Amino acid sequence: MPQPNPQTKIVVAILCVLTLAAILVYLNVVTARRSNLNASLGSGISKFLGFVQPGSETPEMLDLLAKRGIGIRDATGVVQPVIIDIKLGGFPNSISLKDQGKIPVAILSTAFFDAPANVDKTSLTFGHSGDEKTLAFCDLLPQDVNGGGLPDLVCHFTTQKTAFQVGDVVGVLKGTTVGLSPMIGKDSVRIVP
Ligand SMILES: [Ca+2]
Repeated sequence: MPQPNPQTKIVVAILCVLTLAAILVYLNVVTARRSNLNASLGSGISKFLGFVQPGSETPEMLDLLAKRGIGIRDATGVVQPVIIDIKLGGFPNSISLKDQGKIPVAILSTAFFDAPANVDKTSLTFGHSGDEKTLAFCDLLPQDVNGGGLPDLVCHFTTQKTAFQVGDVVGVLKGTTVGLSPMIGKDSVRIVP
Protein backbone atom coordinates (compact mmCIF):
# COMPACT_ATOMS: atom_id res chain seq x y z
CA MET A 1 0.00 0.00 0.00
CA PRO A 2 1.51 3.36 -1.00
CA GLN A 3 1.56 5.90 1.82
CA PRO A 4 -0.16 9.27 1.00
CA ASN A 5 2.56 11.85 0.45
CA PRO A 6 2.83 14.84 2.86
CA GLN A 7 1.25 17.19 0.29
CA THR A 8 -1.91 15.07 0.14
CA LYS A 9 -2.07 15.03 3.96
CA ILE A 10 -1.92 18.85 4.06
CA VAL A 11 -4.67 19.17 1.44
CA VAL A 12 -6.89 16.74 3.37
CA ALA A 13 -6.26 18.64 6.62
CA ILE A 14 -7.17 21.96 4.99
CA LEU A 15 -10.37 20.46 3.53
CA CYS A 16 -11.35 19.15 6.99
CA VAL A 17 -10.85 22.59 8.57
CA LEU A 18 -12.86 24.31 5.81
CA THR A 19 -15.73 21.81 6.14
CA LEU A 20 -15.81 22.29 9.90
CA ALA A 21 -15.85 26.08 9.48
CA ALA A 22 -18.72 25.84 6.96
CA ILE A 23 -20.75 23.68 9.37
CA LEU A 24 -20.18 26.15 12.23
CA VAL A 25 -21.26 29.13 10.09
CA TYR A 26 -24.38 27.25 8.94
CA LEU A 27 -25.36 26.30 12.52
CA ASN A 28 -24.91 29.91 13.61
CA VAL A 29 -27.22 31.19 10.86
CA VAL A 30 -29.88 28.58 11.65
CA THR A 31 -29.76 29.35 15.36
CA ALA A 32 -29.99 33.09 14.73
CA ARG A 33 -33.01 32.60 12.45
CA ARG A 34 -34.75 30.39 15.00
CA SER A 35 -34.23 32.84 17.83
CA ASN A 36 -35.52 35.74 15.67
CA LEU A 37 -38.63 33.73 14.85
CA ASN A 38 -39.16 32.73 18.48
CA ALA A 39 -38.71 36.33 19.63
CA SER A 40 -41.43 37.45 17.23
CA LEU A 41 -43.83 34.59 17.98
CA GLY A 42 -43.02 33.58 21.53
CA SER A 43 -45.71 35.34 23.52
CA GLY A 44 -48.58 34.56 21.14
CA ILE A 45 -49.12 38.32 20.95
CA SER A 46 -48.46 39.96 17.61
CA LYS A 47 -45.49 42.28 17.34
CA PHE A 48 -45.23 44.98 14.70
CA LEU A 49 -42.38 46.89 13.13
CA GLY A 50 -44.62 49.83 12.23
CA PHE A 51 -48.14 50.96 11.37
CA VAL A 52 -50.10 52.50 8.51
CA GLN A 53 -53.34 54.46 8.64
CA PRO A 54 -56.56 52.48 8.09
CA GLY A 55 -58.38 52.67 4.78
CA SER A 56 -59.61 50.40 2.04
CA GLU A 57 -56.54 48.22 1.78
CA THR A 58 -56.27 46.05 -1.31
CA PRO A 59 -55.38 42.35 -0.99
CA GLU A 60 -51.89 43.18 -2.32
CA MET A 61 -51.39 45.90 0.31
CA LEU A 62 -52.50 43.60 3.13
CA ASP A 63 -50.16 40.86 1.90
CA LEU A 64 -47.26 43.31 1.78
CA LEU A 65 -47.97 44.66 5.27
CA ALA A 66 -48.28 41.14 6.67
CA LYS A 67 -45.00 40.08 5.04
CA ARG A 68 -43.19 43.09 6.51
CA GLY A 69 -44.71 42.85 9.99
CA ILE A 70 -46.59 46.15 9.67
CA GLY A 71 -49.89 46.59 11.49
CA ILE A 72 -52.88 48.82 10.68
CA ARG A 73 -53.87 51.28 13.38
CA ASP A 74 -57.51 52.39 13.48
CA ALA A 75 -59.72 54.17 16.01
CA THR A 76 -60.23 51.00 18.03
CA GLY A 77 -56.61 49.90 18.08
CA VAL A 78 -54.27 47.80 16.02
CA VAL A 79 -55.44 45.49 13.26
CA GLN A 80 -53.31 42.50 12.28
CA PRO A 81 -53.08 42.09 8.48
CA VAL A 82 -52.97 38.44 7.39
CA ILE A 83 -52.26 36.81 4.04
CA ILE A 84 -55.10 34.58 2.91
CA ASP A 85 -55.45 32.24 -0.04
CA ILE A 86 -59.04 31.54 -1.08
CA LYS A 87 -59.44 28.11 -2.73
CA LEU A 88 -55.75 27.25 -2.12
CA GLY A 89 -53.51 27.81 -5.07
CA GLY A 90 -56.15 28.08 -7.82
CA PHE A 91 -56.70 31.26 -9.86
CA PRO A 92 -59.10 32.89 -10.49
CA ASN A 93 -60.89 32.01 -7.26
CA SER A 94 -64.23 31.25 -8.91
CA ILE A 95 -67.11 30.89 -6.50
CA SER A 96 -70.52 29.76 -7.76
CA LEU A 97 -73.52 31.27 -5.98
CA LYS A 98 -75.27 27.92 -6.53
CA ASP A 99 -72.53 26.01 -4.69
CA GLN A 100 -73.93 24.10 -1.72
CA GLY A 101 -70.49 23.28 -0.35
CA LYS A 102 -67.72 25.06 1.46
CA ILE A 103 -64.91 27.40 0.43
CA PRO A 104 -61.45 26.56 1.81
CA VAL A 105 -59.41 29.58 2.90
CA ALA A 106 -55.80 29.32 4.04
CA ILE A 107 -54.34 31.83 6.49
CA LEU A 108 -50.63 31.88 5.75
CA SER A 109 -47.87 32.08 8.33
CA THR A 110 -45.03 34.59 8.01
CA ALA A 111 -41.91 35.31 10.03
CA PHE A 112 -44.15 37.64 12.06
CA PHE A 113 -47.28 35.54 12.33
CA ASP A 114 -47.78 31.87 13.23
CA ALA A 115 -51.28 31.33 11.82
CA PRO A 116 -52.14 27.97 13.45
CA ALA A 117 -50.98 29.25 16.87
CA ASN A 118 -51.96 32.93 16.68
CA VAL A 119 -55.49 32.80 15.18
CA ASP A 120 -58.52 32.41 17.44
CA LYS A 121 -60.20 29.86 15.18
CA THR A 122 -63.69 30.38 16.63
CA SER A 123 -63.59 34.10 15.76
CA LEU A 124 -63.34 33.76 11.99
CA THR A 125 -65.90 35.37 9.67
CA PHE A 126 -65.64 35.39 5.87
CA GLY A 127 -67.48 36.59 2.80
CA HIS A 128 -68.58 39.73 0.94
CA SER A 129 -67.83 42.16 3.79
CA GLY A 130 -65.88 39.85 6.09
CA ASP A 131 -68.53 40.02 8.82
CA GLU A 132 -70.53 37.00 7.61
CA LYS A 133 -70.80 34.15 10.12
CA THR A 134 -69.88 31.44 7.65
CA LEU A 135 -67.27 29.35 9.51
CA ALA A 136 -67.87 25.61 9.18
CA PHE A 137 -64.60 24.31 10.65
CA CYS A 138 -60.81 24.62 10.60
CA ASP A 139 -58.51 21.71 9.77
CA LEU A 140 -57.00 20.21 12.92
CA LEU A 141 -53.63 19.64 11.29
CA PRO A 142 -51.79 22.69 9.94
CA GLN A 143 -50.28 22.29 6.47
CA ASP A 144 -47.72 24.30 4.53
CA VAL A 145 -50.00 25.26 1.63
CA ASN A 146 -47.63 27.73 -0.06
CA GLY A 147 -44.39 25.77 0.33
CA GLY A 148 -42.93 28.59 2.41
CA GLY A 149 -41.62 26.20 5.05
CA LEU A 150 -44.11 27.39 7.70
CA PRO A 151 -47.33 25.56 8.62
CA ASP A 152 -50.50 27.45 7.62
CA LEU A 153 -54.07 27.29 8.91
CA VAL A 154 -56.85 26.10 6.58
CA CYS A 155 -60.51 26.80 7.43
CA HIS A 156 -63.74 26.13 5.53
CA PHE A 157 -66.69 28.49 5.07
CA THR A 158 -70.25 27.77 3.93
CA THR A 159 -70.73 29.30 0.46
CA GLN A 160 -74.47 29.96 0.87
CA LYS A 161 -73.87 32.23 3.90
CA THR A 162 -71.09 34.37 2.36
CA ALA A 163 -73.41 37.05 0.84
CA PHE A 164 -71.17 37.22 -2.23
CA GLN A 165 -72.77 38.97 -5.20
CA VAL A 166 -71.97 38.84 -8.90
CA GLY A 167 -69.39 41.59 -9.49
CA ASP A 168 -67.56 41.11 -6.17
CA VAL A 169 -63.82 40.99 -6.81
CA VAL A 170 -62.57 40.60 -3.23
CA GLY A 171 -63.36 38.14 -0.44
CA VAL A 172 -62.71 39.35 3.10
CA LEU A 173 -61.72 37.33 6.16
CA LYS A 174 -61.92 38.86 9.63
CA GLY A 175 -61.32 37.53 13.11
CA THR A 176 -59.20 38.05 16.17
CA THR A 177 -55.81 36.73 17.21
CA VAL A 178 -55.35 34.86 20.46
CA GLY A 179 -53.73 38.12 21.63
CA LEU A 180 -57.16 39.69 20.94
CA SER A 181 -56.04 41.94 18.06
CA PRO A 182 -58.60 42.18 15.28
CA MET A 183 -57.23 40.75 12.04
CA ILE A 184 -58.13 41.13 8.38
CA GLY A 185 -57.14 39.38 5.15
CA LYS A 186 -58.33 39.74 1.57
CA ASP A 187 -57.98 37.77 -1.65
CA SER A 188 -59.47 38.11 -5.11
CA VAL A 189 -62.66 36.26 -6.08
CA ARG A 190 -64.69 35.80 -9.25
CA ILE A 191 -68.37 35.26 -8.54
CA VAL A 192 -70.30 33.03 -10.92
CA PRO A 193 -74.14 33.21 -10.86
CA1 LIG B 1 -46.60 28.13 4.52
